[in-house]
Amino acid sequence: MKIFRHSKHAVYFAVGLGFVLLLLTKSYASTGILRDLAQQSGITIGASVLMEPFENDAVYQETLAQEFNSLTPENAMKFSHLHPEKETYDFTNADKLVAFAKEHQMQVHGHVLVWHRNLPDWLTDEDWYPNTLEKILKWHIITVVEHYHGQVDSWDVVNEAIDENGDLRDSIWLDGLGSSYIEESFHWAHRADPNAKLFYNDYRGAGLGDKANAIYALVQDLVQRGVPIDGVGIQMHRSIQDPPNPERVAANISRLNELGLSVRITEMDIQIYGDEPPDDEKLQAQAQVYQDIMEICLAAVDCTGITTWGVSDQHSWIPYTFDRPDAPLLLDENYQPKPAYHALTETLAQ
Ligand code: 9MR
Repeated sequence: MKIFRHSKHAVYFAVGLGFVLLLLTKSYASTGILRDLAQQSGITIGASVLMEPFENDAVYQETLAQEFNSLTPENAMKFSHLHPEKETYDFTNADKLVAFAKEHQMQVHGHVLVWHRNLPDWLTDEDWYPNTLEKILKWHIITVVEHYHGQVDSWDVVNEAIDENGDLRDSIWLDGLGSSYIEESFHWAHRADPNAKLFYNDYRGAGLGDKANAIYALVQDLVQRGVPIDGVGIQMHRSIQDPPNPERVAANISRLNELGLSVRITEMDIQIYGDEPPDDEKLQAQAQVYQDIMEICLAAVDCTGITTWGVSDQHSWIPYTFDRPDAPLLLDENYQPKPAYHALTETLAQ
């Protein structure tokens, strides 16, 4: 049986069908509901962004702009990326992300000015006199924050300065400059862009444990001494086997808010381990953790929003870091919404 009278009709049909399929996959892969609902609730829903998929995968960019109203460069603003040689800065990649955010009306959370990791060899290979090291850090911060003056809404100024025992972490900065490097870093960043919101960011400090107490003591001291700090970033790299305790997280956010500090959930991912593909029960448990944290954030006096550490399960740092599969984010490897995504949209819609 001949369906098409002319071969050109078959071509029209094929092109039309292709177009309809494209529209269907597009709208299914990325609905934009999450971003709209977050916007209406006055919070940010963000994702960390990796350069490789950002530059090579059109769906990645599209999903990022449709589902999120904030982005955090996952690596592109780290010291070794921005300042690879002593006299050389390279803003190329980070500039692309900032321009993308502007084009799509997204906030930018800058990550990170001071960290003990991702330092370039030129910095770590030499023993610096303290005043030279101080100049290096000071001018790194001022150069980067001035470069993004008015374009980066908030910064992780100091990241992970407290170790597992609640002590100040051994690092090139603590060893060379003493504990004052923390407050000085906030002063330098504030000087370079007085309107940018400045955060202390750390992991394993969500509830009321020893580390959370050490973070609280550190930022309380900064606030009391007039250091220009605006908030605390709670990373939230957790798992369904070891979820954060909602009451303790709420209590911790509340005491930080009482100091006059904002809180943002900066790097959320909830590991479910192993199984490929993960079963429904695990996906539901994961959804519950995301929902709990969203409910806490919405109920808090000042929780600015949640950023997931990656756009989709295809891009999470966990599988390649721990060399095993996992699915810790809101969208699956094909950018399809998971139960965690729906849990967030339902919570926001209420
Ligand atoms: O996800 C990031 C990964 O791609 C990098 O290789 C790694 C080292 O720079 O950093 C990861 O992100 C970390 C973030 O910068 C700070 N908090 C912990 C994150 C996960 O390790």
